[in-house]
Amino acid sequence: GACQRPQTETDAGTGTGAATAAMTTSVIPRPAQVEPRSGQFLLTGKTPLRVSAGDGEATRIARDFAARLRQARGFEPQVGTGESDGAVNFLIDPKAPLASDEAYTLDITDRGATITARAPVGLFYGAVTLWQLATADGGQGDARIAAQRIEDAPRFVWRGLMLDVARHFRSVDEVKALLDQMALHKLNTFHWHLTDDQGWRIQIRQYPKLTEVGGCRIPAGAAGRDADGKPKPYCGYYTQDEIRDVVQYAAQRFITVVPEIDLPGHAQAAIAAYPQLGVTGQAPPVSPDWGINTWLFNVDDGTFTFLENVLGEVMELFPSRYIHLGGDEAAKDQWQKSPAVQAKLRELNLKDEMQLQSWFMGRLGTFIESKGRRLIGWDEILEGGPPADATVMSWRGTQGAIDAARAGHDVVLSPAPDLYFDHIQSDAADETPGRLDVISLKDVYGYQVVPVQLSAEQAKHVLGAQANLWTEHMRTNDRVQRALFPRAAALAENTWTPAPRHDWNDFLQRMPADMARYRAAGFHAADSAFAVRF
Ligand code: TNX
Repeated sequence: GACQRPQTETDAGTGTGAATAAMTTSVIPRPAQVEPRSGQFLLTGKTPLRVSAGDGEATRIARDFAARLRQARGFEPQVGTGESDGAVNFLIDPKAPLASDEAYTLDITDRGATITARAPVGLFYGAVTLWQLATADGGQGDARIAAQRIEDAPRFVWRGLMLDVARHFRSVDEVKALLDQMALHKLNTFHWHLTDDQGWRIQIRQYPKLTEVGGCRIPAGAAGRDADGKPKPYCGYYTQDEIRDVVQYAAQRFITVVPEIDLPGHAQAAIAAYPQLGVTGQAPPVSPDWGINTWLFNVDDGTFTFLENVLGEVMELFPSRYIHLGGDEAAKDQWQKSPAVQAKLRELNLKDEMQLQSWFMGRLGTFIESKGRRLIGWDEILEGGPPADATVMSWRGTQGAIDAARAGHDVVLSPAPDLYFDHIQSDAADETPGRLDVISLKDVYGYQVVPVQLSAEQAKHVLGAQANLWTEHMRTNDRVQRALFPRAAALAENTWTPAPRHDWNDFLQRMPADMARYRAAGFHAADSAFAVRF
């Protein structure tokens, strides 16, 4: 239909009786299976939240659920261990017959509700589902929830968002607010793009200049001058304590933070701080503007020592299985012009600079693997032969994903422009600035994650999908939030819900409640997402 807009909060009520049974379950992402039942469960401040004695994780999850209820509806049920009628039971049962740790069942009758999972993460997702059901009407006070049985499990293991904090920096609190919204949509991977030409944003104890020098730039043009014409630096970085804080905050919400240290290109801020890391020995400024820059890391032992030391500190801070080493847009001019690099190329018996980049990534990949981690990189790592166990993040369309999966590599789909949230989402006059080509809510919802060219066997290499937010155009947190949401809700449903259960019109019916939840949380989702003809 034309021009669907979200209903107002009062229109989105769950209603009662027959109306309730007919209504869609107001949960995003849509659960894998929902079986309606007759009756309603009344959730109030007197409803006991029951956990097994001594189950610390279940207690934490139940308390979190209670706090979210207080924030949304103004009442906070108590967590306890006693047997009682009318309770919400939070059960972790390692022997429960469920598809994965992230799976759960949620059984709601008129006499209570029970969430069952075999691991804490599944219990958390069940609690999120129940919280969404309890907040679907946008109202305050006691919540009426239709009786039903939900059996739920994700379609993909990688349900990600990437945030570029190099071009524009975001505070710890802003990142946490984003992580919170991710968790409420069962997104589980936060890819943190921490370094680029325009800024190095993570403290490294052994190399303080990375943030002292590399953490500041003088922006090109008027933005880089104050009223008297004096240079006005743009700065920002996270201390290691702040990084640990964010990683822990994410872990409590079952989100893995995958750090990215971009190499061998997008390295200008690092080379500005330590010119000896570069090919020429010269010191560039931290890049004052956007685009592809030519500064590359050198390929000598000194640079590898530096990079391994940096990655050592990074791996101490981030417990993630994957470490992202970039690999994108490394224009090879400096390597081509350097006699020392050319000598190295011959010494290694390599054909060209592509193979040299492959060797470069492979050497660092081996280092990462020696610490029990896995390398992931942008699809350029396929050029010149990817390191054997590398996982590929396909951004230049889907060909990279197809080639990688056929060669036996795991892949994550994050293609431009389909999942590039720096693109505008409507052509409305008040649309948040961004790159042209509208990537609408519906485009994201309908994005085909598994390339049709892959056989069933090859398709098993598809770990999932991720939306990327590059922030050249996203100067403020308001812009970041509006660019990400509600499109991230469509991504969540695309990557969590089994494909046969995808239903755009049904999703649209659930959006008003979702939009109301953002408003209630003080989070700025874009109304303009609905200002396009779908
Ligand atoms: C390409 S996508 C980049 C980024 C830019 C982006 C702008 C990728 C791996 N590299 O450095 O920010 O285009 O959309």
